[in-house]
Amino acid sequence: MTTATEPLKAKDYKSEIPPTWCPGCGDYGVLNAVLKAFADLQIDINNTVLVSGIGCSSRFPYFVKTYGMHTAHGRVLPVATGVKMARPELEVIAFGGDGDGFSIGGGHVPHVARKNTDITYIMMDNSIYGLTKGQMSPTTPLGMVTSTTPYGAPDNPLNPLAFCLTYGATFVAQGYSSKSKVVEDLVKRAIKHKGFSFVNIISPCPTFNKVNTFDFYKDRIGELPADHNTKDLNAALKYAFEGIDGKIATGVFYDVDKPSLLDRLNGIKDKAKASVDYDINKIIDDFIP
Ligand SMILES: Cc1ncc(C[n+]2csc(CCOP(=O)(O)OP(=O)(O)O)c2C)c(N)n1
Ligand code: SF4
Repeated sequence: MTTATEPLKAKDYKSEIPPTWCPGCGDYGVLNAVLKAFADLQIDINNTVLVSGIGCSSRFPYFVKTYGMHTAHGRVLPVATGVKMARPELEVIAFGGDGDGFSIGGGHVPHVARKNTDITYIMMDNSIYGLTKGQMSPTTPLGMVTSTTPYGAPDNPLNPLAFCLTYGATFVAQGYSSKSKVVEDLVKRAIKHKGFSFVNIISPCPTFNKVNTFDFYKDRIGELPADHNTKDLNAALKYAFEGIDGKIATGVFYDVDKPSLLDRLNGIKDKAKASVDYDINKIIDDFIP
């Protein structure tokens, strides 16, 4: 006799650890949207790994029932890449903040993007270091007063979308944590995409960022036009830099199919196996004096 298994609901993906974020943190909205996306896709709890760096947002894996790895600050992408390369059958999703991703971890992003590494990267962008109490981050707006820039941030902010687009990410999207349904759809599309998917989610930190608040974003969030061609890199870059009608654009900026890192590595493995000269012992002998 076979028993039909009930489809999992969003609450079934919640771990027994309650989120430790401050009341009102934007990251709650991201978590809810991700749980709903998982339920909609019926993500397999036993074959999914969430990997994070360090930061408030990087606590994400604790709150979800899948496997999780909380790694060193800024090292989410190399660890996620290692997991995927070792166990390609697993769904690997990386989480973290703008500081973790684009400051200490910034050197990893171009390489994961250009290799089209088969992982999804969801970044919670609050334009600040939340966990360490509000220092300037790479996405802090020019001139913003933070705990490390009492006279205003002296540097231009980095544009995470343009950065990923430039280096070859094949799926690039942006959401806003208050627009839960949009975030849920973006997360679903990002997970289904083969190759490197980057989703930047604007996620306010009400405790330490008193400028980029929910009120600030209320009339500043726009949507990409329905007829935006997601295969057009130049159009995607234009929207990443200019926004839409004076507002910050949200939606899917870019979505193209290209061979992923795993596709390329499998191709190389096949070639190596087919080569008449392929004899591992002979290769090892060459290195032994
Ligand atoms: C090697 C190292 N350097 C610095 C730190 C301190 N540190 C922990 S989290 C963090 C920044 C977190 O900011 P972000 O990634 O934006 O995440 P948020 O807390 O805002 O979600 C820093 C600098 C650390 N843990 N390890
Ligand atoms: S400090 Fe900011 S980012 Fe961290 S949990 Fe609190 S509100 Fe969220």
